[in-house]
Amino acid sequence: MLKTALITGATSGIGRATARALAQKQFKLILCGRREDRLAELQNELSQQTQVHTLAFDVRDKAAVFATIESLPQNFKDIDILVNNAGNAHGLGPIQSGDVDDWEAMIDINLKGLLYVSKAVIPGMVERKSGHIINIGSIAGKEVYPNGNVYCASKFAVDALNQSMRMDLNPFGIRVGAINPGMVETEFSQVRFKGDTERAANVYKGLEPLKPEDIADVIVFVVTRPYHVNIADLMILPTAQASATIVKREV
Ligand code: NDP
Ligand code: 8X3
Repeated sequence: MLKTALITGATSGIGRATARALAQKQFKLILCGRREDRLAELQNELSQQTQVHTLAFDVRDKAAVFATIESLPQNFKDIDILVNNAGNAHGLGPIQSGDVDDWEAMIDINLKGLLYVSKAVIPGMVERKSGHIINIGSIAGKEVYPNGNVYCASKFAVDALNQSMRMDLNPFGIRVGAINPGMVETEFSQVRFKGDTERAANVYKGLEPLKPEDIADVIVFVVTRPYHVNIADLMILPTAQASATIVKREV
């Protein structure tokens, strides 16, 4: 039987590349995000390859998360793979001048949103005693960097949840693992710098960053391992990046 994967944040970057890569492998897809036009476009594209259902909701909206996932048609209800990917950084600056709205956005989306979606999906996995949760963390969830403060905290929380989910879901044979990327060129920096394209472009200046497809490749590898293999925690960096703060740039 075809496996069903639900991907949050499928309208852009890593989530969209993952949707495309899983479609090639004939996974049935539930694509989530707020931008309905992009969901429709991707559904149109990937429906040539596999069955696709879209769900438009904001992961911050607890009621919408539960109602929308509950509304899935019968043939999409049994979710085998959950890719908890939706998230962003909002701002980059010292804690003393941080914007409280930015802090709340990161905690509400990256942490609480991941929890709401997981809470909506996990009961079915527990009942069926099978499933696979992939949490998209970050190098920022393994080491902090100056001005990263609340974004790093939200990703450290994802790392903690990844470990605890794996323990709590162990009796049910559910696989849980994290993928922690370094610099990937997506819309991430445009969001972080609120549309300041020059500042966003500077992040990747003088180096070859990862592409979203590089992460998608690894996700395909992770979900296609035999069921007794659980890839628990991976960090993937561009060759030019040695740590959150050490990056080799050509000038
Ligand atoms: P993008 O900005 O390209 O994609 C972010 C995705 O998250 C979009 O599809 C967006 O959809 C979705 N999203 C954001 N906010 C919400 C929300 N409130 N409700 C629902 N969906 C939301 O960034 P990336 O692809 O780079 O980011 C994906 C994940 O990878 C994030 O968790 C990020 O932290 C992580 N990551 C990224 C790295 C990078 O360097 N790019 C490195 C390490 C980790 P929409 O706007 O349509 O709702
Ligand atoms: C995104 C990578 O280094 O900008 O999680 O925090 S970084």
